[in-house]
Formats: sequence, C-alpha cells, structure tokens
Amino acid sequence: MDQVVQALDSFQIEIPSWGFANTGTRFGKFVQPGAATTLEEKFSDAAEVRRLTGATPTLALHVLWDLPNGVRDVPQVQALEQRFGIRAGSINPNLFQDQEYKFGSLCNPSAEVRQHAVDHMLESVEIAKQLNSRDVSLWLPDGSNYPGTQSMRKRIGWLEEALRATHAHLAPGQRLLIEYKPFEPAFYHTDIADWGMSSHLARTAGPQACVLVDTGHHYATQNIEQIVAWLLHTGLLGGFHFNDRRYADDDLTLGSIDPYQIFRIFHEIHSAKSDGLQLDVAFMVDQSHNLKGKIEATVQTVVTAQELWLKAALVDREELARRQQSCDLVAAEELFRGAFWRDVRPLAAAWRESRGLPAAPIAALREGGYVERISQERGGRHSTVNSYA
Ligand code: PSV
Ligand code: MN
Repeated sequence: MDQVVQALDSFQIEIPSWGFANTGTRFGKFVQPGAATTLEEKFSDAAEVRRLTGATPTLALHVLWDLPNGVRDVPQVQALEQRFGIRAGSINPNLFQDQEYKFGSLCNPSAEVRQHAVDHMLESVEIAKQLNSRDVSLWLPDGSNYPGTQSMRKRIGWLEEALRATHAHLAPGQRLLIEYKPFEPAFYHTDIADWGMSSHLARTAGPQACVLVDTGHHYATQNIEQIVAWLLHTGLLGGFHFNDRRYADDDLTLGSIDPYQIFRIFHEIHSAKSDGLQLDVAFMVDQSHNLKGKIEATVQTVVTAQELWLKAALVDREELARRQQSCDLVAAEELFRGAFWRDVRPLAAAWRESRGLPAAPIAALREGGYVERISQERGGRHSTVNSYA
C-alpha cells in the first residue's frame, strides 16, 4: 500500500480553463447550459474538480481568453485564486487570433508583426511573474499552406531571435515550454513541427527553456514514449499536454482511445525517476469537451490519469530490468502488460477514502448536484465560445 500512497500523493495534474468553456469544431458548436463563460465560473468549476479528485491544484490560463486586458487582469485572477483555493497554472500566450497573424506571428516576414508577437510573449512572461506561475507555455500556430510561399530557413532565424528575447525576460526559476505540432492551422509546413525542432529551439533560447509534449500532436503510429525517453535523456522534458486522439489533434479525453500509450509514457517517467534522473515535468490536460459534460469529462480525465499513473508505478522495475538484460522477451513483455491489465481501481478508491476524498469521483459529481445548479444559474448566458478550440 505504501507504493500506492506514494504514487497517488505525488501525482498532480493541471487542468485547462478552456476545458470548461463552450468549444466545438469548425463545423459548429453545441453549447451546454453549464459551460463556463467567465473566468470566475472557470475557477469555480476547477475547484469542484479539485474537491472531487484532490489532484488538480492549478488552472492553466490562456491569455486572450482569460486575461483579455493582459497584466491589468492580474488582480482579478489573484482574487479568484484566493476565493476558490485554486492557483493560476501555466500561462499560455495566444498568437493565433489577431488578424495581423494571418501569415504568422513570431515568424511573420514583417518585422513589425514579429515585434508585436514578441511583445505579447513578454507580457505573458510578466503575467506569469505577477501570478507566481512558473511556466509560460508557448504553442506557435505559425507555418504556411503552400510550397514555395515562405522561406522556412529565414523563419527559423526569426524564431530563434524571438525565443531568445523572451527567455531573457524570464525570472530565475521560471520556464519557457515550447510545444510542437506537425500541422494545423498550417497545412504545408509548421514552424515548430516536432520534438527535434522544439529541442533545438529550447537549447538556443537558453537554459530555462524546455520541450512540451502534447500527446495529440504526432503523426499516427508515432512512438511517443520513445520521444519521451529521448527528452528525459537530454534533460529537455518540461511537460505534457495530455489528451487522446484517433485521427489528428482530436482533443478527446485522456486514455479514451489508447490508455496503453499513456501507461507507456508514465512508465518512462517512473523508470527515469527510479534510475535517479532529476526530473521536473509538468502534467497538464489540454482537451476541449465538445459533447461530454465538461466537468464530468474533466473528472473522468483526472481519475483515468491517476489510475494509469498508479498502474505504471506498480511495474516491478527491478525484475523487468533483469528480464530486459537477459532478453527474455515474452517474460519482460508479460510483466509489463500485466501491470497494465491490473485493476487498480480498488487501490485508488482506498487511497481516496484515506485522503477524505470521494471513493468514486464521477458518481459523487452526479450525486452532488453541482452541474444541475450551475446549468440553471448559467443557462441563460451561454452564447460565448472560444474562437479557437
Ligand atoms: C494547439 O492545438 C494546442 O494544443 C495548444 O496547446 C493551445 O494552447 C491549445 O491547443 C488550445 O486549445
Ligand atoms: Mn496543447
């Protein structure tokens, strides 16, 4: 039981403010009466998820969606932190909404537009400083749609410059996380398309920059845990955006399509820890719940993450190492898969009870009436949708 307690006590995962808001696809949005339309409502929903799971102390914020007035909105966020007992988490700059970013932001051929984008990065760093948020988490939408229309090499140079300038403004202890994505919204080339590009940019930006792995941002069949192993080995793994996907960046709930993949990723992290590597990895959820109830989907996500983290913690790593060393393939694989098949739900329920949490968080959400209450209260005011999701 010690191992279980240690694994679950140490597991925390950040949830995104945008997971509580109305979102959809480019074809349409199905609004939910209980969706959060204000920052206050997002904090309130985050507090409910924390009450039920005990594992989500921080809320990721997206600058233009949550702090539309930039630094001037910081006092409002601080008041909400106090009121709801939830801390502001990673600060996500938004370089994809302004009309002037049609041909790129930090990589735009216009020096003026690039400067505007860098200014937004610096403001995001400042917001993070004032909120005591450690991580500024950059996802860059830049790229191009047609071969020959942009110089990919020039854009690398502009990006290096912009990230160095951003890094120079970080406070000690702050980090710049650099997320990659192979396509969308750009469909020919994306300026930060994979972990190699993110790694290079992190190295050139400075020692406080590292890589963020969004599980939805890979080509189909890519071996994500191998990427994680490389980033652990090179000391560049800064954090994750968890979600699941079947086709592209589907934003489905963690583990809904391939829970074994998340288990394999968690195993890499547990084994790096037991090998004595110094790790500082932020776990975050990046999902938009278009059809599932938003709070229910978030609770389900956190519970699934806890269970997969626990399964991976319980792998007998010493025995596995012996079987790997002797190349006893089937025995090694059976040990590994056996840990994945193990039903840890009773162990997780016992841990929850020992921590004064509901043993079955999804059932407790349904019984508690929170969703009904907010649906009634918010019902009339649900027209706001994030313009990107
Ligand atoms: C882009 O697809 C992304 O993964 C980035 O992390 C954004 O911040 C987020 O989604 C917005 O939903
Ligand atoms: Mn992401």
